[in-house]
Amino acid sequence: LLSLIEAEDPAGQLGLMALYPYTGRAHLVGVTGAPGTGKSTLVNQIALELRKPASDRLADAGRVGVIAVDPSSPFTGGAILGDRIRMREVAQDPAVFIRSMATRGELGGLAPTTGSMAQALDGAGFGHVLIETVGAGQAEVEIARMAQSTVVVEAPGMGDEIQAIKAGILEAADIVVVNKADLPGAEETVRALRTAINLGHPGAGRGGNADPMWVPPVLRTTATTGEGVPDVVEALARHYRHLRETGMLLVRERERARREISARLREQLLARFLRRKGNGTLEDLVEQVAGRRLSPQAAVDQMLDEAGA
Ligand SMILES: Nc1nc2c(ncn2[C@@H]2O[C@H](COP(=O)(O)OP(=O)(O)O)[C@@H](O)[C@H]2O)c(=O)[nH]1
Ligand SMILES: [Mg+2]
Repeated sequence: LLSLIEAEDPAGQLGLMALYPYTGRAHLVGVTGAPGTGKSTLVNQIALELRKPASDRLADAGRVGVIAVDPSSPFTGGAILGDRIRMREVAQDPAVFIRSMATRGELGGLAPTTGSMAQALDGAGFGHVLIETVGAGQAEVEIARMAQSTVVVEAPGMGDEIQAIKAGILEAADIVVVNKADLPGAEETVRALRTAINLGHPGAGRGGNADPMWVPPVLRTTATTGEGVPDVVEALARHYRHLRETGMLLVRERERARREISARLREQLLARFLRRKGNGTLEDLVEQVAGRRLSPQAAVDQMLDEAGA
Protein backbone atom coordinates (compact mmCIF):
# COMPACT_ATOMS: atom_id res chain seq x y z
CA LEU A 1 0.00 0.00 0.00
CA LEU A 2 2.84 2.40 0.82
CA SER A 3 4.33 1.79 -2.62
CA LEU A 4 0.98 2.45 -4.30
CA ILE A 5 0.58 5.64 -2.29
CA GLU A 6 4.09 6.79 -3.10
CA ALA A 7 3.55 6.11 -6.80
CA GLU A 8 0.31 8.13 -6.59
CA ASP A 9 -1.58 5.13 -7.93
CA PRO A 10 -5.39 5.56 -7.48
CA ALA A 11 -5.42 2.15 -5.77
CA GLY A 12 -3.37 3.73 -3.00
CA GLN A 13 -6.14 6.22 -2.27
CA LEU A 14 -8.70 3.40 -2.30
CA GLY A 15 -6.62 1.56 0.28
CA LEU A 16 -6.40 4.68 2.40
CA MET A 17 -10.16 5.19 2.25
CA ALA A 18 -10.66 1.69 3.64
CA LEU A 19 -8.08 2.29 6.36
CA TYR A 20 -9.19 5.78 7.30
CA PRO A 21 -11.69 4.76 10.04
CA TYR A 22 -8.82 3.01 11.83
CA THR A 23 -6.51 6.02 11.78
CA GLY A 24 -6.14 8.64 14.50
CA ARG A 25 -4.68 6.26 17.07
CA ALA A 26 -0.98 6.61 16.43
CA HIS A 27 1.24 9.27 17.91
CA LEU A 28 2.72 11.00 14.86
CA VAL A 29 6.14 12.41 15.65
CA GLY A 30 8.15 14.63 13.31
CA VAL A 31 11.91 14.77 13.74
CA THR A 32 13.56 17.60 11.84
CA GLY A 33 16.77 19.61 11.78
CA ALA A 34 19.79 20.41 9.66
CA PRO A 35 21.64 17.59 7.86
CA GLY A 36 24.22 15.86 10.05
CA THR A 37 22.73 16.80 13.40
CA GLY A 38 22.06 13.10 14.05
CA LYS A 39 18.35 12.78 13.25
CA SER A 40 18.58 9.27 11.78
CA THR A 41 20.69 8.03 14.67
CA LEU A 42 18.29 9.60 17.13
CA VAL A 43 15.21 8.19 15.38
CA ASN A 44 16.75 4.73 15.67
CA GLN A 45 17.33 5.24 19.37
CA ILE A 46 13.82 6.56 19.93
CA ALA A 47 12.42 3.50 18.13
CA LEU A 48 14.56 1.22 20.32
CA GLU A 49 13.45 3.01 23.46
CA LEU A 50 9.79 2.82 22.47
CA ARG A 51 10.16 -0.91 21.97
CA LYS A 52 11.52 -1.49 25.47
CA PRO A 53 8.94 -2.95 27.82
CA ALA A 54 8.32 0.04 30.05
CA SER A 55 6.58 -0.50 33.33
CA ASP A 56 6.74 3.22 33.95
CA ARG A 57 4.91 4.15 30.77
CA LEU A 58 1.14 4.14 30.50
CA ALA A 59 0.77 1.96 27.47
CA ASP A 60 2.92 -0.40 25.48
CA ALA A 61 4.15 1.39 22.41
CA GLY A 62 3.22 -1.45 20.12
CA ARG A 63 4.77 -1.34 16.69
CA VAL A 64 6.86 1.59 15.58
CA GLY A 65 6.80 2.92 12.02
CA VAL A 66 9.59 5.11 10.68
CA ILE A 67 9.34 7.22 7.54
CA ALA A 68 12.65 8.81 6.60
CA VAL A 69 12.20 11.60 4.09
CA ASP A 70 15.87 12.09 3.50
CA PRO A 71 17.75 11.68 0.25
CA SER A 72 20.91 10.81 2.18
CA SER A 73 19.20 8.53 4.67
CA PRO A 74 21.31 5.66 5.98
CA PHE A 75 18.09 3.59 6.01
CA THR A 76 18.33 3.26 2.25
CA GLY A 77 20.98 0.61 2.75
CA GLY A 78 24.60 0.70 1.77
CA ALA A 79 26.47 2.93 4.16
CA ILE A 80 25.02 2.67 7.61
CA LEU A 81 26.16 5.53 9.77
CA GLY A 82 26.20 5.77 13.51
CA ASP A 83 26.12 2.88 15.89
CA ARG A 84 25.99 -0.12 13.59
CA ILE A 85 24.97 -2.64 16.18
CA ARG A 86 22.03 -0.61 17.40
CA MET A 87 20.94 0.07 13.86
CA ARG A 88 20.95 -3.63 13.17
CA GLU A 89 18.98 -4.23 16.34
CA VAL A 90 16.24 -1.94 15.10
CA ALA A 91 16.36 -3.39 11.60
CA GLN A 92 15.95 -6.90 13.06
CA ASP A 93 12.99 -6.04 15.25
CA PRO A 94 9.95 -7.16 13.24
CA ALA A 95 7.82 -4.66 15.18
CA VAL A 96 9.81 -1.73 13.74
CA PHE A 97 9.00 -0.89 10.16
CA ILE A 98 11.34 1.49 8.37
CA ARG A 99 10.50 3.13 5.09
CA SER A 100 12.73 5.56 3.32
CA MET A 101 11.43 7.93 0.72
CA ALA A 102 13.09 10.54 -1.43
CA THR A 103 12.13 14.18 -1.27
CA ARG A 104 10.72 15.50 -4.45
CA GLY A 105 12.48 18.46 -5.97
CA GLU A 106 14.65 20.54 -3.69
CA LEU A 107 16.69 19.14 -0.84
CA GLY A 108 14.63 18.83 2.29
CA GLY A 109 10.95 19.34 2.75
CA LEU A 110 8.29 16.69 2.58
CA ALA A 111 7.25 14.57 -0.36
CA PRO A 112 3.61 15.24 -1.24
CA THR A 113 2.66 11.69 -0.24
CA THR A 114 4.36 11.68 3.17
CA GLY A 115 1.14 12.48 5.01
CA SER A 116 -0.76 9.68 3.28
CA MET A 117 2.01 7.22 4.10
CA ALA A 118 1.90 8.20 7.76
CA GLN A 119 -1.88 7.74 7.70
CA ALA A 120 -1.47 4.26 6.25
CA LEU A 121 0.91 3.22 9.05
CA ASP A 122 -1.44 4.77 11.61
CA GLY A 123 -4.39 2.83 10.17
CA ALA A 124 -2.35 -0.36 10.12
CA GLY A 125 -2.02 -0.15 13.88
CA PHE A 126 1.41 1.34 14.50
CA GLY A 127 1.43 2.99 17.92
CA HIS A 128 4.07 5.50 16.92
CA VAL A 129 4.99 6.85 13.53
CA LEU A 130 8.30 8.72 13.43
CA ILE A 131 8.87 10.95 10.41
CA GLU A 132 12.40 12.17 9.78
CA THR A 133 12.79 15.17 7.49
CA VAL A 134 15.72 17.37 6.65
CA GLY A 135 15.07 20.85 7.93
CA ALA A 136 15.29 23.50 5.27
CA GLY A 137 13.31 26.39 6.67
CA GLN A 138 9.88 25.57 5.28
CA ALA A 139 10.19 21.87 6.09
CA GLU A 140 9.92 22.47 9.83
CA VAL A 141 6.60 24.20 9.37
CA GLU A 142 5.31 21.48 7.05
CA ILE A 143 6.22 18.68 9.42
CA ALA A 144 4.84 20.57 12.41
CA ARG A 145 1.48 20.74 10.64
CA MET A 146 1.44 17.05 9.81
CA ALA A 147 2.82 15.62 13.05
CA GLN A 148 1.30 15.86 16.48
CA SER A 149 4.66 16.37 18.15
CA THR A 150 7.66 17.95 16.47
CA VAL A 151 11.21 17.35 17.65
CA VAL A 152 13.75 19.88 16.35
CA VAL A 153 17.29 18.48 16.50
CA GLU A 154 20.26 20.77 16.91
CA ALA A 155 23.94 20.01 17.42
CA PRO A 156 26.56 22.06 19.25
CA GLY A 157 29.15 24.11 17.45
CA MET A 158 27.33 24.51 14.15
CA GLY A 159 25.98 27.96 14.87
CA ASP A 160 22.67 26.14 14.58
CA GLU A 161 21.15 27.82 17.57
CA ILE A 162 21.65 31.19 15.89
CA GLN A 163 20.16 29.93 12.64
CA ALA A 164 17.24 28.31 14.40
CA ILE A 165 16.46 31.50 16.23
CA LYS A 166 16.74 33.60 13.09
CA ALA A 167 14.66 31.33 10.91
CA GLY A 168 11.93 30.99 13.51
CA ILE A 169 12.45 27.23 13.43
CA LEU A 170 11.89 27.05 17.15
CA GLU A 171 8.28 28.08 16.67
CA ALA A 172 7.69 24.70 15.05
CA ALA A 173 9.26 22.79 17.94
CA ASP A 174 7.37 20.98 20.68
CA ILE A 175 10.61 19.46 21.91
CA VAL A 176 14.12 20.72 21.18
CA VAL A 177 16.96 18.19 21.31
CA VAL A 178 20.60 19.19 21.44
CA ASN A 179 22.20 16.03 20.12
CA LYS A 180 25.94 15.25 20.13
CA ALA A 181 26.06 16.25 23.77
CA ASP A 182 29.40 14.42 23.89
CA LEU A 183 30.92 17.22 21.83
CA PRO A 184 32.15 20.50 23.31
CA GLY A 185 29.75 23.42 23.37
CA ALA A 186 26.58 21.42 24.09
CA GLU A 187 25.87 23.25 27.33
CA GLU A 188 26.18 26.66 25.65
CA THR A 189 23.85 25.56 22.87
CA VAL A 190 21.28 24.32 25.39
CA ARG A 191 21.47 27.62 27.25
CA ALA A 192 21.14 29.73 24.08
CA LEU A 193 18.12 27.72 22.94
CA ARG A 194 16.44 27.90 26.36
CA THR A 195 16.89 31.67 26.40
CA ALA A 196 15.50 31.98 22.88
CA ILE A 197 12.47 29.86 23.76
CA ASN A 198 11.76 31.80 26.94
CA LEU A 199 11.97 35.10 25.06
CA GLY A 200 9.99 33.98 22.05
CA HIS A 201 7.39 31.76 23.65
CA PRO A 202 3.83 33.10 23.58
CA GLY A 203 3.58 32.17 27.25
CA ALA A 204 6.32 34.73 27.78
CA GLY A 205 4.24 37.46 26.21
CA ARG A 206 5.04 37.33 22.50
CA GLY A 207 3.12 36.16 19.45
CA GLY A 208 3.85 33.03 17.45
CA ASN A 209 1.67 30.08 16.58
CA ALA A 210 2.85 27.76 19.33
CA ASP A 211 0.64 26.28 22.02
CA PRO A 212 0.67 28.87 24.82
CA MET A 213 0.27 26.14 27.43
CA TRP A 214 3.35 24.18 26.41
CA VAL A 215 6.90 25.44 26.83
CA PRO A 216 9.16 23.26 24.65
CA PRO A 217 11.77 21.50 26.79
CA VAL A 218 15.39 21.61 25.60
CA LEU A 219 16.91 18.15 26.11
CA ARG A 220 20.42 16.81 25.63
CA THR A 221 21.19 13.50 23.91
CA THR A 222 24.11 11.50 22.63
CA ALA A 223 22.32 9.49 19.99
CA THR A 224 25.34 7.30 19.26
CA THR A 225 25.21 5.85 22.78
CA GLY A 226 21.54 6.42 23.55
CA GLU A 227 22.24 8.75 26.44
CA GLY A 228 19.34 11.10 27.12
CA VAL A 229 16.98 9.24 24.76
CA PRO A 230 14.63 7.98 27.52
CA ASP A 231 14.04 11.64 28.46
CA VAL A 232 13.06 12.42 24.87
CA VAL A 233 10.60 9.52 24.82
CA GLU A 234 9.22 10.63 28.17
CA ALA A 235 8.81 14.22 26.87
CA LEU A 236 7.00 12.89 23.79
CA ALA A 237 4.57 10.95 25.97
CA ARG A 238 4.08 14.02 28.15
CA HIS A 239 3.40 16.21 25.10
CA TYR A 240 0.91 13.73 23.68
CA ARG A 241 -0.89 13.61 27.02
CA HIS A 242 -0.89 17.41 27.10
CA LEU A 243 -2.44 17.56 23.61
CA ARG A 244 -5.19 15.14 24.63
CA GLU A 245 -5.98 16.75 27.96
CA THR A 246 -6.12 20.31 26.63
CA GLY A 247 -8.15 19.41 23.57
CA MET A 248 -5.32 20.63 21.34
CA LEU A 249 -5.14 17.24 19.69
CA LEU A 250 -8.63 17.74 18.30
CA VAL A 251 -7.88 21.33 17.30
CA ARG A 252 -4.81 20.21 15.36
CA GLU A 253 -6.72 17.30 13.85
CA ARG A 254 -9.40 19.68 12.54
CA GLU A 255 -6.76 22.02 11.11
CA ARG A 256 -5.07 19.10 9.43
CA ALA A 257 -8.36 17.81 8.02
CA ARG A 258 -9.30 21.26 6.72
CA ARG A 259 -5.90 21.70 5.08
CA GLU A 260 -5.96 18.27 3.52
CA ILE A 261 -9.49 18.64 2.13
CA SER A 262 -8.66 22.09 0.72
CA ALA A 263 -5.42 20.92 -0.85
CA ARG A 264 -7.02 17.88 -2.46
CA LEU A 265 -10.03 19.91 -3.64
CA ARG A 266 -7.85 22.62 -5.15
CA GLU A 267 -5.68 20.09 -6.94
CA GLN A 268 -8.55 17.99 -8.25
CA LEU A 269 -10.81 20.87 -9.27
CA LEU A 270 -7.93 22.35 -11.22
CA ALA A 271 -7.14 19.03 -12.89
CA ARG A 272 -10.80 18.46 -13.77
CA PHE A 273 -11.24 22.02 -15.04
CA LEU A 274 -8.17 21.85 -17.23
CA ARG A 275 -9.16 18.44 -18.56
CA ARG A 276 -12.55 19.77 -19.58
CA LYS A 277 -11.13 22.95 -21.04
CA GLY A 278 -8.41 21.13 -22.88
CA ASN A 279 -4.78 22.04 -22.49
CA GLY A 280 -4.79 24.09 -25.69
CA THR A 281 -6.50 27.04 -24.05
CA LEU A 282 -4.12 27.00 -21.10
CA GLU A 283 -1.05 26.97 -23.32
CA ASP A 284 -2.52 29.79 -25.34
CA LEU A 285 -3.06 31.88 -22.22
CA VAL A 286 0.40 30.98 -20.87
CA GLU A 287 1.91 32.47 -24.05
CA GLN A 288 -0.14 35.63 -23.72
CA VAL A 289 0.70 36.09 -20.03
CA ALA A 290 4.41 35.41 -20.60
CA GLY A 291 4.36 37.87 -23.51
CA ARG A 292 2.74 40.52 -21.26
CA ARG A 293 -0.29 40.74 -23.52
CA LEU A 294 -2.54 39.53 -20.72
CA SER A 295 -2.26 39.65 -16.93
CA PRO A 296 -2.54 36.38 -14.94
CA GLN A 297 -5.81 37.55 -13.39
CA ALA A 298 -7.26 38.46 -16.80
CA ALA A 299 -6.32 34.99 -18.04
CA VAL A 300 -8.16 33.35 -15.13
CA ASP A 301 -11.18 35.63 -15.64
CA GLN A 302 -11.27 34.65 -19.28
CA MET A 303 -11.14 30.93 -18.51
CA LEU A 304 -13.83 31.17 -15.85
CA ASP A 305 -16.06 33.28 -18.10
CA GLU A 306 -15.77 30.79 -20.92
CA ALA A 307 -16.55 27.91 -18.56
CA GLY A 308 -19.50 29.84 -17.14
CA ALA A 309 -18.05 29.27 -13.68
N1 LIG B 1 29.70 12.50 18.37
C1 LIG B 1 28.44 12.22 18.03
N2 LIG B 1 28.15 11.88 16.76
C2 LIG B 1 26.86 11.60 16.45
C3 LIG B 1 25.84 11.62 17.41
N3 LIG B 1 24.68 11.31 16.80
C4 LIG B 1 24.96 11.09 15.50
N4 LIG B 1 26.29 11.26 15.29
C5 LIG B 1 27.00 11.10 14.03
O1 LIG B 1 26.69 12.17 13.17
C6 LIG B 1 26.66 11.73 11.80
C7 LIG B 1 25.33 12.08 11.15
O2 LIG B 1 24.32 11.32 11.76
P1 LIG B 1 22.90 11.08 11.08
O3 LIG B 1 22.06 10.38 12.08
O4 LIG B 1 23.05 10.44 9.76
O5 LIG B 1 22.43 12.60 10.89
P2 LIG B 1 21.17 13.18 10.05
O6 LIG B 1 21.72 13.69 8.77
O7 LIG B 1 20.67 14.32 10.89
O8 LIG B 1 20.18 12.10 9.88
C8 LIG B 1 26.94 10.25 11.84
O9 LIG B 1 28.29 10.04 11.58
C9 LIG B 1 26.59 9.87 13.27
O10 LIG B 1 27.30 8.74 13.73
C10 LIG B 1 26.19 11.95 18.77
O11 LIG B 1 25.37 12.01 19.67
N5 LIG B 1 27.51 12.25 19.01
MG1 LIG C 1 19.19 11.32 8.25
